[in-house]
Amino acid sequence: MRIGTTLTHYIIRNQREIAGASGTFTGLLNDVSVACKKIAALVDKGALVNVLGSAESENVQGEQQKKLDVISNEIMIEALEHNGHIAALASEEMEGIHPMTAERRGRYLLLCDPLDGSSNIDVNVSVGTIFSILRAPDDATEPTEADFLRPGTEQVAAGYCLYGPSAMMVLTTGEGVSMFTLDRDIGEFLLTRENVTIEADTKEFAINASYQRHWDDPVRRYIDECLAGEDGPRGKNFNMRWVASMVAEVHRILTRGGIFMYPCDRRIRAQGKAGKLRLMYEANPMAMIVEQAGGAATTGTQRILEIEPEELHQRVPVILGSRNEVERVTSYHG
Ligand code: AHM
Ligand code: MG
Repeated sequence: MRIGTTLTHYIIRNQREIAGASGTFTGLLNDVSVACKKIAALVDKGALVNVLGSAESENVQGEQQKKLDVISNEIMIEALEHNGHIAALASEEMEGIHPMTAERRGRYLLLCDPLDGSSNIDVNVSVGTIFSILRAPDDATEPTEADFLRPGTEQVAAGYCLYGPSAMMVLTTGEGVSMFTLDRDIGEFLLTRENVTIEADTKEFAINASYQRHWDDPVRRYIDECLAGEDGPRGKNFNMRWVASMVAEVHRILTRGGIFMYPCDRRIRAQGKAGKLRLMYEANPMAMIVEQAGGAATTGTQRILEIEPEELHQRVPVILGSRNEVERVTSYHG
């Protein structure tokens, strides 16, 4: 499609090609983009509108919520609640699902992390919104949590909006990955890149190295080999990045390749968890985007998109990015 096409036009054009499309999906993506534009505007104004800092509350996972976490969650609900495109919403910031009323029940389920990387808000570093779309069950009843517990392979679409120097929407509906940049003058996301592909090889890794002493052997081996540089077994020098915003990390990988790892480690296991990142709001949508761009995403032992979810807020180890590197780390897990 032509560079500069609006996101709305792009979705309408895509939908026309699907027999029986009713416009609901177009409407849903439009709702999400409206929410993202509102969040982008608040992130942009920051301290000027008193949205930085802590909300003095904790989310369901016992994590301190930022004001913008809470506000972004409200913006998502508000954008989606009235238009009849979804049957229910689930969010990293809410314990249970948020079902729509019977009159407003649509054909899709939406899962989101309204503001990922929120520890970066106060220091003015990139954050983002991540979303995943599933089909709602066909019957007319109110969806339950169990309806959301579907493997990532069943996602109809996934995307994120990165709030960086530019605000960018990155989207897949299962036919490749497209990027849109927010033109703030006209308030529209405009297509700036299509058919995004991730190089199979890379010389750049991203991991929080402060947890090194807790790592399992396969992760330790992989990073040691990268750090050994051109004199080591890899025969090349590696660069390292860690933004602590998964959205920014994935965006960098879609732009210039790389591998991102948030593995499980002894510290996380001691907390009774299987990983830090959430399967339904972070790992699945990002895995779909990365795979659609030709990359790979595993837990070290399993393809992320094939995990059968057991609970809404389930956590998983995440290794994603350039295919050959992800396959290498995965093979080290033997
Ligand atoms: P959040 O959803 O609470 O913001 O946590 C997810 C973020 C990811 O964006 C990022 O990769 C990770 O947490 C950073 O964690 P750490 O601070 O341990 O490096
Ligand atoms: Mg998050």
